Amino acid sequence: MWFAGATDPAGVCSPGRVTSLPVRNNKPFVHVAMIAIALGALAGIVAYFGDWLPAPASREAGRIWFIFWISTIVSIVIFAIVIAAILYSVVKFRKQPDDDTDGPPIHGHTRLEIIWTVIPTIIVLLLSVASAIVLHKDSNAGTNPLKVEVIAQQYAWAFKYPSGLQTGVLRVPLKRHVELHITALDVLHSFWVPDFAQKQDAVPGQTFRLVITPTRLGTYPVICTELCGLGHSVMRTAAVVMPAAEFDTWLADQDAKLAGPPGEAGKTVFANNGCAACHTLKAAGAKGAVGPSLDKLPAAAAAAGLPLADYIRESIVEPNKVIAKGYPANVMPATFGQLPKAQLDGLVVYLAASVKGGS
Ligand code: HEC
Ligand SMILES: [Cu+2]
Repeated sequence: MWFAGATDPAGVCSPGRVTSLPVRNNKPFVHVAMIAIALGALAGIVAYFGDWLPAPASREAGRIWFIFWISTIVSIVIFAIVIAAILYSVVKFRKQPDDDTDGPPIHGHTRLEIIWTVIPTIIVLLLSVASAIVLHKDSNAGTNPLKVEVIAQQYAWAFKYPSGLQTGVLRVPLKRHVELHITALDVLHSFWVPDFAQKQDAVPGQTFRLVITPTRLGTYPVICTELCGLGHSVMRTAAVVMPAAEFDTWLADQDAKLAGPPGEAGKTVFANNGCAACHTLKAAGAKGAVGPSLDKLPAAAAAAGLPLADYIRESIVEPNKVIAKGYPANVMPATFGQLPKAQLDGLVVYLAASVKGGS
């Protein structure tokens, strides 16, 4: 075996010449490979069993997961090789106590440089091509998507269906393309359902498209992921994936109710827009306590010197014009000003009738 500093025993080279590489067998590679496999396995276990992200609940999310896993696997392989080489070198080539010499001055290794340029180039190209294909597929809404308008406003989400129905909870049918048209009315917001994996900014004055094809029934959180003001952390609602037939029945039922007499329609509007979460209203069995009890509206209207119906309408469309005493401003969402006129009218009629002790 040839060692660093060994002279050439057969005298082939000039005496005293130092051989180029310290060890001339495959042992270091075997050792590094063994450490790398151990590290890779460890990182793989952590990556696979760690509860990092919710399992995909849409076709689009499934494709994004595919890219996510490719990148993770590539990262684990690189991590394992680099750390294995470092660990091996730290132990094997540790400086001896009395060794004050410098390492051999090596520079330039064309083959190595080609390898470390070509391999990353191939990895990056593969990742970008795969990502481009996924992006393209994920923006395909097919021929008959359900179109839903998504309206973001401090600090609430509103969803509008083609019939004009507006709700505070996003309901979508299983396995049908849903094309969201996302916009904002005040500042930047961002629409995010972790289980659907995609995020889309909501920008005032612009409308962005996002396609979701749900593959799993359930209720998932809708989160604003763009810091949009004091109430940002509470700007949440739910996305409900329903069986397609059940969804159709629900939509038809809502539309029928909205087409009914204003009082009946208003009841549906009240239920659909999350008012009960913040307000008490006996007629609706609502027990929310974030905002004032709506059963006391006649007194509030009298205090404001407005007819009841006008006061109710103003409170809903411009919630910050008159702030109910003892309650915070900017908590009642302003999104209800976006309600189609018929739904707003119905809501006002319903509330006025309910609190007068009428219906
Ligand atoms: C996130 C909680 C929240 C939701 C959801 C909400 N409100 Fe409010 N609402 C408030 C708060 C807080 C106030 C008091 C501050 C103010 O006057 O703006 C208020 C005030 C009001 C008032 C005026 C009450 C008074 O006594 O002056 C009316 C009317 C009202 N809300 C109706 C509604 C209706 C209808 C809905 C559903 C479409 C709704 N609110 C949804 C929080 C909420
Ligand atoms: Cu927001």
